Amino acid sequence: MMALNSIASRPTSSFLSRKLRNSGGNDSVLVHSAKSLSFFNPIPLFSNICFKNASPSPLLSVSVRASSSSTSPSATVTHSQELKIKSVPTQPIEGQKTGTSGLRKKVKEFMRENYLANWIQALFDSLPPEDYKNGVLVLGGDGRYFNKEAAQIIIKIAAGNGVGKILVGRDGILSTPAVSAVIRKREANGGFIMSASHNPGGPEYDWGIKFNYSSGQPAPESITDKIYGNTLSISEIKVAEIPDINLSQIGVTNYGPFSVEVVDPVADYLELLEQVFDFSLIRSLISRSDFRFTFDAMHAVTGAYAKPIFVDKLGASIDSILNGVPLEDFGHGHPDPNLTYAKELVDIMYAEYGPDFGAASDGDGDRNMILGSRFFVTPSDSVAIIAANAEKAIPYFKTGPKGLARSMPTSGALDRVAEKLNLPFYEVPTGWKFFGNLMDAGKLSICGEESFGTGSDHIREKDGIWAVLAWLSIIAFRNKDKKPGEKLVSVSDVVSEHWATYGRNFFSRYDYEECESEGANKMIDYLRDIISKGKTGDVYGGYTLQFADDFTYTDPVDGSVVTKQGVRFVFTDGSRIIFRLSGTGSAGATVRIYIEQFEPDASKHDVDAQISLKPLIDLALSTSKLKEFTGREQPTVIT
Ligand code: VG1
Ligand code: CO
Repeated sequence: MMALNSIASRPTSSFLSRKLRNSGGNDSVLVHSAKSLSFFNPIPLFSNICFKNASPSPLLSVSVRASSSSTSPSATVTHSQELKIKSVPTQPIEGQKTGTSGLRKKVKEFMRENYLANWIQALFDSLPPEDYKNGVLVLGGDGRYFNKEAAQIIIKIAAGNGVGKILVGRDGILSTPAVSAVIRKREANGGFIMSASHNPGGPEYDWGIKFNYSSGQPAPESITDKIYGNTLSISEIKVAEIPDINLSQIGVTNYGPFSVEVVDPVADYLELLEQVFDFSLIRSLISRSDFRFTFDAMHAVTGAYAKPIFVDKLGASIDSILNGVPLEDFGHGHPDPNLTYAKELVDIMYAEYGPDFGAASDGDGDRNMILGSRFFVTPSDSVAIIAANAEKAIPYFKTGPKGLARSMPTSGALDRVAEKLNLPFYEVPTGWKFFGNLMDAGKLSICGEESFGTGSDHIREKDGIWAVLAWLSIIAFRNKDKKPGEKLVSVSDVVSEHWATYGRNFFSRYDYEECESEGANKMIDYLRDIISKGKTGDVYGGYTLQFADDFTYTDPVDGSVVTKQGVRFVFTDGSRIIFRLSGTGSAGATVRIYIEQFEPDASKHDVDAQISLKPLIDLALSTSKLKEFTGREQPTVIT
């Protein structure tokens, strides 16, 4: 585990670090009068049950002015009454420990009495008061089932704990990268993201909450460990007695010292992307009649961004956007942009005369999948190719990237680019939170994970639309002098050329979703036992072991250490097999096996990855005794 650093003593992880607002103090009244434990039972209607005693405030003044970020008028509504704060007794709830990215559970669990409220209060209990009192927090999510009710709960507890202002995306919508962008632009103290990301949504499925701090980065384990500790001892929740806020209208609502501003979910984020990329270059590609573009928003949050960005700004046709309306259950889909769950897009891209470029994003808009005509770009190759081409094609990187990084299981394709460009390079554990310190320290510009996550230091989250725009920039740059009718440089041409220059790292991931936890844990224990006895020179099938370990990471910026981040076998030819348990599932255990082999010989680059990796895949299955431990014959998803 990472050392439990004092939050206040770590400048790069300090939630504080930004200036405090409204520093005149909070004259809220704490009223210890709650009688019921069911204050936060949000079913059937949170506000009816919870706030029947909270009479709507008298309206003092209303002003309407033109909004800079939306076509709808923006209103300011001020209520005069002082903010009454109620203390609601509660009891600890087991199991509120965050995983790779926030707390994820079945939504039914989150809808249990005080479940979400406890976690939010535990979060405030974990932060130094100066990090949020009278400060600004951002709130948004991917539009999934329960987000609207959850937003009201979070707003009331934030107000109850003395937060000065909440900036919330209209209708509670903000993608994960947009939350990061808004935190940074508005110099907020932090923000909440209501999403279980790529996990499915709806009454039977998942809900989740993530907390990012003032640089826009996911909270480090020093904070999430504290939150978990506090969920085990919590006894009261502080709630402001205010009515539900209307989140459908851009504008500001004031309650005494507390205010909520509903903001356009797209404006700040789009403004940033326009600084990063050359939009006219991308527009010149998209508007060509010999280039066809398709984007699948998977009925998830990028549905709110696709039209304003791809259609209105970049000239794509409206019918190039698939599943472009965010839905609470993602249209019964699994909003995970991979070859299995984004099948509709994959079928279109693999059809005869399919489009030239296809992309998809996940539930909360931080993942991306890039496809060419009948061609899939692995995320590990994608980040390497973006890094190799960034300086020329993307204005933000015009002086070259500062450094490159990938998560441990991501293939070594990026390592080769770093070597060739002579750039600092870092290998971190799985999960975006490990990149932020490097970025804050000016050591890292472009990074990625094999799990369809790619991004840069323009924000502190992975960014699906950024990755699509990066790829469009590369393709546009390569084709900018092509006359109509001339053959264009395609996605697959760019990838093949990259392999010819750098060699190809064949890569595949096998996921075994929702296994019995017991068998999966035993399998990892068994593997840990093997590596404890393994030594250099041991022979595994046709491979010779260079080393085997359970990945440990020491953060070069703050010195914090994390252990047990994945069991890896690295062979003398550079091939690797890696085993991890997922930290984002909501039921059972998901086993992930990552397989990689480097091939310098260009004549062998066109072989299907599943064929070229077959011996290593068989070795991974036999070494781990996966079938024996989990009873699984086949993976659920192959990437
Ligand atoms: C998975 C991915 C990891 C990613 C995480 C969050 O975690 O492997 O690379 O950072 O999801 O992505 P795990 O622990 O299940 O392997 V997202 O888009 O779900 O916030
Ligand atoms: Co996501």
